[in-house]
Amino acid sequence: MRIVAPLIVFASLILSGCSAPATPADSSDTSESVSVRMTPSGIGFEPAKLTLAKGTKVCFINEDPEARWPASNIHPTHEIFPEFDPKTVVRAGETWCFTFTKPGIWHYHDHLFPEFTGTINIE
Ligand SMILES: [Cu+2]
Repeated sequence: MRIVAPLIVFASLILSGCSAPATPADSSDTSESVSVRMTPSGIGFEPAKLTLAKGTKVCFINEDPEARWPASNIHPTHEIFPEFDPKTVVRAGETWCFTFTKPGIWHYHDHLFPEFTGTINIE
């Protein structure tokens, strides 16, 4: 029975490693974070207008059962601020975040539903 004790210690080390809490992916990001909900309402983006400090991360949360696609104006090229574009859809239930490091008044829209618009003013 001498060999059993080290095995138990080894097994408990493995188990305790597995039960360690998961670290959030963006835990090292210390910047301010703001959420914009993408809803199926007639507004589309809630809030649709924001004034934020430079360096603020904006997370677009898709609460719409449809895919959504927040992107810089101008539709359809998004050339005013091309980096402000996930370059693909944000599926239902997913979130896309973008950190605004350029001051300016950034108008945007939903590439799939261009009637939905918003403005982010970075000071
Ligand atoms: Cu567009």
